[in-house]
Amino acid sequence: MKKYIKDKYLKYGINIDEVLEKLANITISLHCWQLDDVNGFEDSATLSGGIQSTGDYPGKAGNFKELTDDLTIALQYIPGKKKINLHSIYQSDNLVDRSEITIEQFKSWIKYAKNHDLGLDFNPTVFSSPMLVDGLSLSSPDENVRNYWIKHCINSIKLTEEISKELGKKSLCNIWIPDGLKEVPSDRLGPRSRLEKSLDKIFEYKFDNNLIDVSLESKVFGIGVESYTVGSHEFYMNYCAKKTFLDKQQVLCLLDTGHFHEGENVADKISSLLLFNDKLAFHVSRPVRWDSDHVLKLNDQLQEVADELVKCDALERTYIGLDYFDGSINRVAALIIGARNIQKALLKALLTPWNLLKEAQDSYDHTKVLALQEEIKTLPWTIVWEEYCLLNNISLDDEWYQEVIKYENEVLKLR
Ligand code: RNT
Ligand code: ZN
Repeated sequence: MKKYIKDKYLKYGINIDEVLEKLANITISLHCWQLDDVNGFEDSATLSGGIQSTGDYPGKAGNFKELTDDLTIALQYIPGKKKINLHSIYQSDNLVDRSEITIEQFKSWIKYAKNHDLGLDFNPTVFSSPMLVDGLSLSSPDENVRNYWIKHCINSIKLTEEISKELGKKSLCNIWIPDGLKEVPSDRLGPRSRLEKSLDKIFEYKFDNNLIDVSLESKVFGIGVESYTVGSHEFYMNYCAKKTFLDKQQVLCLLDTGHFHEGENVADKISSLLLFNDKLAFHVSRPVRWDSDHVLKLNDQLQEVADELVKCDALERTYIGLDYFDGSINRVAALIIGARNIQKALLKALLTPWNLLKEAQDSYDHTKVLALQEEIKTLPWTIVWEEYCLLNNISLDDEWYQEVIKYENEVLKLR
């Protein structure tokens, strides 16, 4: 790296070598479901639960082989430490009903992860199922329905522990349920109280915190469930606090950046949560008017989330996973673009002199804050990004695209 660039950052007290090392140590969990529009490998796959992938771009992965082939291509163009985020609908071996899953159904994934030196995260799939009755699962008035999903969630947690043991890497098991109502409810308390009891049953299983973390993902609304979401942000924030502090069983809040009202600033929530929780989890997504799960762009919203994680010194206690699904463009490219963008946002955050900015704020020098914030924007971070890609043997921004299009022409279009 040119001395001139290093010196430019040193002037602000930032050592580029240290930054590059830090960046290389941040793990990003890549969601397998971008590659097949959240279809999964079960026979009768129809996406439900108020989420939608739109578009019919050719080449969607249709089975384990195709999906991992695509993943292998994407991995080549994403620098840094990576994990793969799985859903239970992606069973690779000896398919069973979801409520019965064990590590046996994910043997090929484990082999793949070992071969590529990847960690794995896991999610029970509490949607796209006839057992989601009238849009309800863990909060259903029907005990059989609740029990089915309780069993599925417990088995998912157990299997995440097994995965972590196999790989020697800590895994996250995240639970998201779509439960909610289209119209204003006659009863808001009942479903929430049933969800609380179902979660309590799930957590009767005392998972090993050395092996895994478990998180609960909140939401504001989904398609067809516009008026009420049982697992709201307030519900889970309080539930996680209850489990963690009263019951001494740590359960994490997961913030999906698409799961809040348009005017809400997700980045602003991070510091409050960090003060009262040891760890946090994220699904980084890009909502356009609703939780539309667009591919991540390097926009202000993403930057502010990355900035908060860095300035709160929270990288070591945060799980970062991607969560978007776009079927209207090359799906492999979509995975690469989003993953590179979160890394660019983190790099820019690491290249910002937060100490100087904090000092200025605390000495009431708000003019300096503004001047410095704007000055930083024109520092040559793109040169540092190039250096990072070169150091990691990863194609530069203007190189990978042609390769992916070649793969599209030679492989994806023939499917
Ligand atoms: C849905 C949630 C959830 C899913 C994935 C597939 O709104 O964001 O995380 O997107 O689990
Ligand atoms: Zn999510």
